[in-house]
Amino acid sequence: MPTLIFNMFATRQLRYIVLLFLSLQVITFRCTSIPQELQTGFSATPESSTASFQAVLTDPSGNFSLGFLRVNPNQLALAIVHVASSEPFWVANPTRTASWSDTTRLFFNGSLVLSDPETRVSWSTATNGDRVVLLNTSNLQVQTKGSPLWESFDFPTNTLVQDQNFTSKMSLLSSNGFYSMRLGNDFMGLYDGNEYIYWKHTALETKAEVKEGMGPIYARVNPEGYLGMYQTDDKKPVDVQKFNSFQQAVTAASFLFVRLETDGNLKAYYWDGSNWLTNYQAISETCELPRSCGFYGLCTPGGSGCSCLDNRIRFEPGGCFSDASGDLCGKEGIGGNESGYWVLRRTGVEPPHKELLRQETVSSLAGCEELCQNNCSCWGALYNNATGFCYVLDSPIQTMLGTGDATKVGYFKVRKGEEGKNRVWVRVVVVVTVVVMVGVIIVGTGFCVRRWKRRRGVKEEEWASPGPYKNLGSASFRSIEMSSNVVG
Ligand SMILES: *[C@@H]1O[C@H](CO)[C@@H](O)[C@H](O)[C@H]1NC(C)=O
Ligand SMILES: *[C@@H]1O[C@H](CO)[C@@H](O)[C@H](O)[C@H]1NC(C)=O
Ligand SMILES: *[C@@H]1O[C@H](CO)[C@@H](O)[C@H](O)[C@H]1NC(C)=O
Ligand SMILES: *[C@@H]1O[C@H](CO)[C@@H](O)[C@H](O)[C@H]1NC(C)=O
Ligand SMILES: *[C@@H]1O[C@H](CO)[C@@H](O)[C@H](O)[C@H]1NC(C)=O
Ligand SMILES: CC(=O)N[C@H]1CO[C@H](CO)[C@@H](O)[C@@H]1O
Repeated sequence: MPTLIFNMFATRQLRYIVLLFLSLQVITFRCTSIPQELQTGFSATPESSTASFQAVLTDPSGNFSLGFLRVNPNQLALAIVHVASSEPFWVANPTRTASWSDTTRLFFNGSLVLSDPETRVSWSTATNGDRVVLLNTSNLQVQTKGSPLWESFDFPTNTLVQDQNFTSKMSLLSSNGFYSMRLGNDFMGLYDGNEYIYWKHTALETKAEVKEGMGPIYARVNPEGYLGMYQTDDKKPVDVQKFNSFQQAVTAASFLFVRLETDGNLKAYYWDGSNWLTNYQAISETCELPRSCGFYGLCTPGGSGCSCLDNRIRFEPGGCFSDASGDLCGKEGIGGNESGYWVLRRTGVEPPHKELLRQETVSSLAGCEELCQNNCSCWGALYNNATGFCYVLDSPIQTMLGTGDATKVGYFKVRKGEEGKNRVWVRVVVVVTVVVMVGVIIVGTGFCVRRWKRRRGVKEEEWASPGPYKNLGSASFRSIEMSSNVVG
């Protein structure tokens, strides 16, 4: 009996303790939960225990967070991420990362400031606001008396989320810094190196026309499933680029964004509640991506992959000649004489996106080459014997398309010294690697044969049992031992 009472007492006690513990949990959870607004005096530093993302601010829906995103093992970006997928939508400091250390600080004193004395990264909204909030659209705002002074939607990085306005003053930049997207007076363009356009989408003007003097156009991802361009009327787009999900039911769970990817493509993604699905891509043929096979590369649509315009050279990732840049107008190339470059010709090739190139009609291949030969800002010319069109390339030679059509001939200038430099290095590296590998094998085999001889007879059965995967190093030594055993 007394033990029973004690037991009941104990369980009740236990229950109280458990309840107390739970309420404490709730309190601590509340204290450490992520705030929905930052006020003057706020300050945060990255914690060394954070694996990938440390949230400092959340939106009311809990779908998005602002915080420290680990980028390289020890660096951070101040980013807005989609919580369920950890997908960053916006980065405050895309060009320079801060260090993930306790000297890096994010604070709000009217401006939201990220400062890192170590790398001297200093980013600021340069405002005089009274609070910072993250809206349920993923737009970060510094506000004063409820109205925005600064918003992240005005400074897109590589991503545009649905309902975010992209104006002609903005640009998207791929995260590797190679490609950008901008708007023209009636088109949207993708640019390589901020200079050469490789993809252009002109407004089709089916629902409304682009009118001169009515202001610049802007673009926006519409939740109904398209990338629209608009000028005056927000309801009537001047252009609609439909996604696969066009006019599918828009639910609270669905969400869209477009991103300028590191390969130069513009892609749209759709959130189905648990995954991002590709919904659209501006360039569907891999060969038409800029640099798909690098400088002086040749890409054959529909399959055989990359090769080199110069068929004496084997293709290696990164291209066929080392980086070509600028023009040939320097000291060596003055007047377009051939001292600064040598000429590479290839039949059966054409430029990708030829509609974007300067084009002239000439009567012969020689006439086409002549247009380029004496002009030091010209890098190459491609002639189509069937149409008489001559396409002039005024940018360093990127990947060309292989057509197999012998009436299309390419003339390309290669800066002198490009060939030798690259190949000699490759040969040196190959020779050194082979010598080192042979050395390792000889030493390793000798070592293992000795060890194996010592062990032979003692643990014979051990050879039969397969080693764990991590033991691959010793496993391959074993196979060397086996073969040396066979040879011996
Ligand atoms: C906020 O801090 C930054 C960086 O220390 C400073 O430059 C700025 O003047 C401060 N702003 C205000 C309103 O105090
Ligand atoms: C976002 O917030 C607005 C009001 O600020 C509200 O009308 C809307 O329903 C919210 N959307 C979502 C998806 O929560
Ligand atoms: C985008 O632009 C339209 C038209 O100017 C405007 O009505 C809308 O509020 C803007 N959206 C955002 C998020 O700023
Ligand atoms: C040289 O080429 C550039 C770029 O293609 C072109 O703008 C320029 O007009 C050309 N100059 C001559 C003299 O043809
Ligand atoms: C180019 O076209 C001309 C006439 O248009 C023709 O005589 C010539 O054979 C063609 N050359 C090639 C390589 O197809
Ligand atoms: C884009 C996104 O993640 N949306 C989610 C927002 O939160 C609601 C409720 O949890 C989800 O249903 C959405 O999928």
